Amino acid sequence: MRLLYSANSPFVRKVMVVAHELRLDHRIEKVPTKAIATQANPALFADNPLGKIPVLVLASGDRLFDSPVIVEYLASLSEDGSSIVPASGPARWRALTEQALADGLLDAALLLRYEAARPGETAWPLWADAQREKISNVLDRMEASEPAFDIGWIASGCALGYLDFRFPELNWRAGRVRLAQWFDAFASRPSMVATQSPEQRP
Ligand SMILES: N[C@@H](CCC(=O)N[C@@H](CS)C(=O)NCC(=O)O)C(=O)O
Repeated sequence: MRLLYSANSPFVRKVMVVAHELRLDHRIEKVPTKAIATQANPALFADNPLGKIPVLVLASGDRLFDSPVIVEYLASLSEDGSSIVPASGPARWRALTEQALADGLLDAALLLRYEAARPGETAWPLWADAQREKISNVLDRMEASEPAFDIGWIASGCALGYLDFRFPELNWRAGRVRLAQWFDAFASRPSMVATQSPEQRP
């Protein structure tokens, strides 16, 4: 399998953490790929009309996206897959909803980054504030939730790692002691250490 990849993408990281946890990482060839919303990449568009990564290219030639679909596919390849994506019942819907929340936090964070790149005269502070509010709401929900080891919390861990990487000024740990303690332990897992962006490593 080939994964259209960037070491800085938190969605790619989530997929790679799952691959490591399921011991599938050695079956994935990482293909460095540029995905920038304002710069069309025709090769990437041919693989994913949305021009986004990650994309998993299978031996059959099929292209899988987006990251939740790739996660489900990887889980289907492993006997331990249901430990990460519960197969049925309330645990499944809870884990998938938590993944959607963490991914939504990342969508808001990426919008914030694009907003910050606008020329000054076109800045829209109201829009940036709205994204910050969404991020803060999701963080509060994470703080109040009971951690488990599943895709919901893997996605949450990757989202928190991204905030540390790109938005240290948001200081997400303030007032969220439980979440901060959970993340410190989670970030030391080999799968998280192996997938940290080289730009973020100390
Ligand atoms: N919902 C997608 C989001 C993927 C995404 O936004 N990827 C970013 C990189 S972190 C991207 O490719 N951005 C390029 C663009 O928005 O055109 C997923 O879960 O895979």
